[in-house]
Amino acid sequence: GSEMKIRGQRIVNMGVKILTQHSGVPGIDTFEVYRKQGGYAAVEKALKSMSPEEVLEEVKKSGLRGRGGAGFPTGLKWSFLAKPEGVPRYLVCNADESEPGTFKDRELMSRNPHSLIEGMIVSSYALGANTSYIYVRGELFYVIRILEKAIAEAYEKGLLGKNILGTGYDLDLYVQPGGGAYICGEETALIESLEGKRGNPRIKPPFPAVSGVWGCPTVVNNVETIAATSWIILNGGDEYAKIGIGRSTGTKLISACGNINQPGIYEIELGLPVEEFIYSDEYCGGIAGGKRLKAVVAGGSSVPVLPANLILKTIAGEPRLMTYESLADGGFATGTMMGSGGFIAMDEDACIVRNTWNFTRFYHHESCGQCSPCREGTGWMEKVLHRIEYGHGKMSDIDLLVDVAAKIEGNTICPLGDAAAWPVGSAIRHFREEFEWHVKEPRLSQQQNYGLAAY
Ligand code: L3W
Ligand code: SF4
Repeated sequence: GSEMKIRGQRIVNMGVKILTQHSGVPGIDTFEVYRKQGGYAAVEKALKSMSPEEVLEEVKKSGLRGRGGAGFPTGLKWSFLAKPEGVPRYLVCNADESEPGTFKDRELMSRNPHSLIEGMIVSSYALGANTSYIYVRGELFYVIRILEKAIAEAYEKGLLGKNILGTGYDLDLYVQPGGGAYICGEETALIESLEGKRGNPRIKPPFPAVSGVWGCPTVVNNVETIAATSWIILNGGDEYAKIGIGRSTGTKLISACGNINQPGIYEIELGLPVEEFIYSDEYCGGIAGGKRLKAVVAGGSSVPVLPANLILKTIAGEPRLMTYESLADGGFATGTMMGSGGFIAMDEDACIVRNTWNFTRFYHHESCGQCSPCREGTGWMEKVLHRIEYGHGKMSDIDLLVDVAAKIEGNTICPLGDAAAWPVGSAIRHFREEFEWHVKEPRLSQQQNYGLAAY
């Protein structure tokens, strides 16, 4: 990434638009308008003038990292794809977006479906896949319809199917409606579900890169990751790597919600200071009602919650930046994670106990039940948080929660267990007095949240 954009403490946002470059263009969801705006040029370039290896090389150079949550380098993941003789390979787009606070992929797909299809073609070509899938969250009927219409147009115009643009490359692209559970977004559960089974995560290794859909080598990438590849092919990996800072290259879609003046989806250049993101009129526009910021969950619900002072500045006093590294600075003691880019801001009146209970209720409901620490632990945590929140908690409950969370973490098949443990552990780490206050002053905490009637 380019360090040149740092002026003093402030990193100037250059206003780079990659994923939202067509934002506001009327009719951009149609093939005709998308093509007129320069769409499918990356397919032409890749299929007509580049080898699959050259496409992979550009993606590697770009430094693009997985935008679904883990931030794993995309080029590296692609290079792990096994290529046994005579065995088909698959690309699967993970469009099962259901992380709380995360609502970027559905907007990208419904507003600009061809940008995902174009990315799917370029990426499938690089991987040598002739069949690819977009696994879409089942509840998003309207998105599924929009994608199917756009795919039909692409077939009609010779961009999908046999012998694409006369290059000899074949690709069939299918939309698969999801199974209706958050866990189906975990890559191995997604694969199970795609195969028609219950979406239970598989133990890794083997990674999907070796054994994925129908036991064949498979790459699973998030919508935003795949959509970014067209720009990278057209402009070159080096150009992409100039955007952002250090190992956090390019742009990221951030879905911002909670107690802010301007909730919405923003394409930010990685490296933007968190403070600027929250308070500048270009982005969140500050905290609603002129209140003070209390806490932020920066990456969907599956990452540690941070109090205002620690989300704005690292423990060393450096401004916290929207990068994978800066958000994680300090580890889990004083940092958090970029995750999916679901940015949830809470003002001074928000109740951390109630919010933590709400998150935990979600994970308990969504646990697939295969591992006891996750199945039982999420239920216990929900129960204990419920009694603290509703005024029946004991002081020892707080350490009990810490203990249960610690015993889930690292002891489960898939990351849902960790994702359930981290919000609880971090809420108590940073807001223990608030939990204690709920135990000591049940009537007052009830009054704050519901009025005394509910007590
Ligand atoms: C081959 C190796 N492949 C790793 C691949 C692996 C996977 C990717 C990252 O996501 C995140 C969590 C939350 N050979 C490999 C290899 N890979 N080593 O690289 O893997 P991993 O295990 O780090 O993470 P993950 O399971 O892909 C977990 C976030 O996801 N999350 C939920 C997000 C939900 C949404 C949504 O609803 N839109 O994003 C919850 O946990 O941040 O960090 O492909 O196969 N040696
Ligand atoms: Fe299922 Fe939870 Fe185990 Fe994941 S951690 S496999 S969701 S029980």
